[in-house]
Amino acid sequence: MVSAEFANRKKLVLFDVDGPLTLARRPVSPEMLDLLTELRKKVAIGFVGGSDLAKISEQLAVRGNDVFDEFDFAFAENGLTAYRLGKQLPSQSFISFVGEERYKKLVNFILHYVADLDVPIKRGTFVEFRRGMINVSPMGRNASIQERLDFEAYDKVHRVRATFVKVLQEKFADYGLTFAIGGQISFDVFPNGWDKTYALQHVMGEGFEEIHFFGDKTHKGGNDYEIFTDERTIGHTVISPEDTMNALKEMFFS
Ligand code: M1P
Repeated sequence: MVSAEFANRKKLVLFDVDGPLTLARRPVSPEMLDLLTELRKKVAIGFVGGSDLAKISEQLAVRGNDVFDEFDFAFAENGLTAYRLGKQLPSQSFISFVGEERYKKLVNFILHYVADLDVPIKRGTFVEFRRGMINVSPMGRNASIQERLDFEAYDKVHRVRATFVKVLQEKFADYGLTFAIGGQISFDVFPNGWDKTYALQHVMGEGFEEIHFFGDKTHKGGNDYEIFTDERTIGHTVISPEDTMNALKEMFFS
């Protein structure tokens, strides 16, 4: 039985943010927002992003209101920050899982490793501490759009992030952590199981008939892989916002 609030919208459609809804770190287009508004009349909708809520809001809350006006479910940091119909849901934290002492060892190692890395350019904020994860960027998060694109291309050839992740996986094998490369310049580090499937626990009690998920990094090792292959969801791989819009039109409006 579907919760009363969703009695007329018995399906849920969840979206990853960067890629399926917007270009990486860019604002959502008016066309996408208009389509989501129409879609929301038929189904419940939500996003499941790896970024923190402030960054996702910059991308999605572009009509002057906040994300809770546009989405029924808002899941930032893989659902470690979670809202249902604008109301925050209880959650856990990365630091309480890892513990201060173990975290210090991890972050010290990461900062030493970054200091020794020779990448074409470096900017600031190499480790971003979030509620449900840390985000590690070999070039630093304070990069311009062009600098991001340049690093992404460089990393495709030199595999800086993949090598870094392998070292961390070996060195901190007993920490129970997952290292996921999801975006252009960084990777996320979070406790095993705190991938995007973490968000599903917040919606399972609603009784939806179907839960769809749209992601772009749905291959093994990508940060959408687990939720995309989870048996509780129907997964869709898309490569751009335009691709998502076409798929939605075909699925729900034809
Ligand atoms: O949503 C995908 C990723 O987006 C950002 O990655 P990057 O800055 O490398 O493009 C980050 O917010 C990351 O946490 C997130 O998984």
